[in-house]
Amino acid sequence: MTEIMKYEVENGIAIVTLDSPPVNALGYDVRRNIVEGVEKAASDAAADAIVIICAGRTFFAGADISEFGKPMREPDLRAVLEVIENAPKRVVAAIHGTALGGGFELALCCHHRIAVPSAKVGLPEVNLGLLPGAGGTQRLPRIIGVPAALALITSGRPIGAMEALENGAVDALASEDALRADAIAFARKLTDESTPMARVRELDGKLAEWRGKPEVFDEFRKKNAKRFRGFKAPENIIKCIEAAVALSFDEGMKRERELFVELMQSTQSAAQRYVFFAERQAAKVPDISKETPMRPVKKVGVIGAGTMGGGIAMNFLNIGLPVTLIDQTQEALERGIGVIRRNYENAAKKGRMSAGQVEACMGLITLATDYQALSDADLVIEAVFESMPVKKDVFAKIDAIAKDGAILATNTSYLDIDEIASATKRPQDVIGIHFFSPANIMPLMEVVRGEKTSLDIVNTAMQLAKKIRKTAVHARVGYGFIANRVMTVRGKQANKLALQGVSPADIDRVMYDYGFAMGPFRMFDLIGLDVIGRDSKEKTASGELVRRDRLGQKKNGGYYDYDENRNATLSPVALDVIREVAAEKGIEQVPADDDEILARLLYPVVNEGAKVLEEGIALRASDIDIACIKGYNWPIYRGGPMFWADTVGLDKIVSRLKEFEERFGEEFKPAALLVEMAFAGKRISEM
Ligand code: 3H9
Repeated sequence: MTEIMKYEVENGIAIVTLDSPPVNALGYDVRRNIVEGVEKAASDAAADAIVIICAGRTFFAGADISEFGKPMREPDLRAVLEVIENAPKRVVAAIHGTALGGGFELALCCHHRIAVPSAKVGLPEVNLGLLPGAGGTQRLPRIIGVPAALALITSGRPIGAMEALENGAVDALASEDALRADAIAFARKLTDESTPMARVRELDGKLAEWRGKPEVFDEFRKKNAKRFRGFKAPENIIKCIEAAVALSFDEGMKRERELFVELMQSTQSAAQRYVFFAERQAAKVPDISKETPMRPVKKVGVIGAGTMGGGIAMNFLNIGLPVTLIDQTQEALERGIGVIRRNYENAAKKGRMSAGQVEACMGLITLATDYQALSDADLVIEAVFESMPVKKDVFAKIDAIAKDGAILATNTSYLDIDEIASATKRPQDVIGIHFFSPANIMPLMEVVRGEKTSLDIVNTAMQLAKKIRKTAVHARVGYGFIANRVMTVRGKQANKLALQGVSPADIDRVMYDYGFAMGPFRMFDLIGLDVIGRDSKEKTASGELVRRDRLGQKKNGGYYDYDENRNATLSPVALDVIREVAAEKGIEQVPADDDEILARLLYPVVNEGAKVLEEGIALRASDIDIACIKGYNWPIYRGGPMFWADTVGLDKIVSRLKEFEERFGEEFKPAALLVEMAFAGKRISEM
């Protein structure tokens, strides 16, 4: 085992180097070794000052998240930081990579900070449902002021070294490849010039100006209410910064501790910490290793210039890959490219892109009606009408022209990829690459492996997702794969409840209050009722609304009427239609309270998730959670359906499903796996 800490003295400066791959998280051993290094330097007559630096790819990336929820072994991080701050000799933090969370808090306890230009610093604890619990909420506002600290800590956004230099969070920049030498020289100079040792805790100027001005906090809360809805951490962070302004440093630290512990013990933070690891797990496919080959992807073809095809194309244009867009007619292509341009121009209006970047992306598109234009594509993604005969026809055509080794992908949402692959002579090259609407925005990409899909293609698709900044989740073939499969049952139950007389507005409200951005009926309207009901053979309310030319938000409203600001009011026409369909089908009217609405909509999702696991469609339960969070905006602080099910209690879910089975039939029958796990008192999210 390599030593975690190396102690050296050079030019009268002690260098304490910590080396704990992969990210120097501040776990027990690292904490212990920091104290050992600093104490050794403090009593070393040969050392005038101390540099703390990390080996490997980054400065400390924060507290060790895997230790959370377990008993803390001494010294805890706060004790370590006290040793640093109270050291009798100046301590310089030498930062490269990312100084995050506890890592940045440690740097803020050092008396001076030097960073390479590529370094980033930040307090991302909010993303774990936490707040910086080692003085970050008290020290950062003392350096960068209240408004900036509010913005940075509640967003978790890291800032680059240049910005940190400007706002005072770091004191000096080092050369990119000479951090160690520059940090030693910096410490030497400060010592030789007898520069006072700066203790951030003693600063007050940036706080004093906000004393007696509580409006800064109220306005911040109001401005961000939508973004913070449902989350506990941002409010606790604001309270900490209020305390920093109102109280002494020590009292502020005490307040920070209380508010930190409250979050640490919350289900929300447990959920968000679970999601942190789940997201990283999702990238791992058991039979793929570093040695698994990949295929090069330098040119992309997208078939279908509709909303989906256009969105898919944008993902590749955004990373500078040329895309050939195919559709049947020039008009369809012009329409498609028009939508892409509008999306980019909107992004430019919001300041997310420059005009030059818009043109650079647009310049990478080639339009064609002839499949021949795809002959040199490395990756072809089909995004045409969701119909097996149509898809098979398209794949036979691609097969005829695509070059050897090209990846032939379908964006089908529900169809059998093996059957699609059978239309080609190279089923090993066929894979599902499934995006979620709007494809340029939603972060999920399901990588659906067919019976014959070769491993290098699966590997390429998983890696490609990272490049286009999507989260890949591996799935096997099965109706709807993962996210659509489990979430479709929510939509189905929403429709059933509505036909039983529960107002769509109530159903949507319950889902909104649970934490979804919108309920199913608002979502149907957004996607388009014509798209939703396209494959339905039975008479549905959505289908009837389409017959009345109500297509949803895009045309005449759907379940809701929309004003020019997209404010929605439940439509009397929709209520009539629902009543009409229910009467025609002789559906009994059964009222349901909010609790039942929630259980009727979401317990079946959990149940379907258990079936997806049983059938081996998903590799692990946490992949289902990630798919729902990234593909359907399942509230992250609930941890996804499977984690949430564990917080509710599997026995409770199973018994409620049985009750529904008795009242409404077979479709609620709890999955064998769910029953088994409930009986054994196990957690399904750990499957
Ligand atoms: C905190 O500090 C609380 C304090 O305020 C108060 C305390 C009292 N712990 O992301 P990657 C693992 S809260 C444990 O793929 P990248 C990660 O799971 C913390 N493990 O690499 C993965 O493991 P595996 C605040 C961690 O290069 C491996 O390292 N800090 C931690 O794409 C590689 O990670 C944060 O929230 C950790 N802190 O990105 C920062 N961090 O290989 C969290 C990573 O087995 N970390 N791992 O799957 C990050 O944002 C990114 O990991 C980072 C590197 C940007 C650093």
